[in-house]
Amino acid sequence: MLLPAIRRSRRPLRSRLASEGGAGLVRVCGGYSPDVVYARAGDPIRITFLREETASCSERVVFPAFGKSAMLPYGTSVVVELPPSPPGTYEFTCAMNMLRGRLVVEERR
Ligand SMILES: [Cu+2]
Repeated sequence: MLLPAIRRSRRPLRSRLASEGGAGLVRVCGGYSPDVVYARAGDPIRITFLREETASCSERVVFPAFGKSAMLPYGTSVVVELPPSPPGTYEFTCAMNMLRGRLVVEERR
C-alpha cells in the first residue's frame, strides 16, 4: 500500500489492508487466496472470507491466537472481526490445520 506502484516487490500480492473498513477479502477454494492478509497494529481487524467450494475441509476457519473460529457456508461472505493487535504474524487455518494463511499485523508508521 505504501510502496510506489512502480516498485516491484517479491512479497505476496497484498490484499487491501484488513484494517481498512473490512476490505481484506480472502477467497477459500483449496486454500486461502490471498494467503497473507495485512492489518495495522492497533486497528480493529476485519477479514471477509468467501468460500467457493463445498469440500468440508475448509468449512471452518480458525484463528488459534485469538481463540476464534467461524463457519464458512459455501458462497456466503463471512466477516471475521478480531481485536486491535500488536505487530506480529498470526496464523489462520482450517479446522484440520491443513489449509494455512497468515495475518500480518504491521507496526504503525
Ligand atoms: Cu481442512
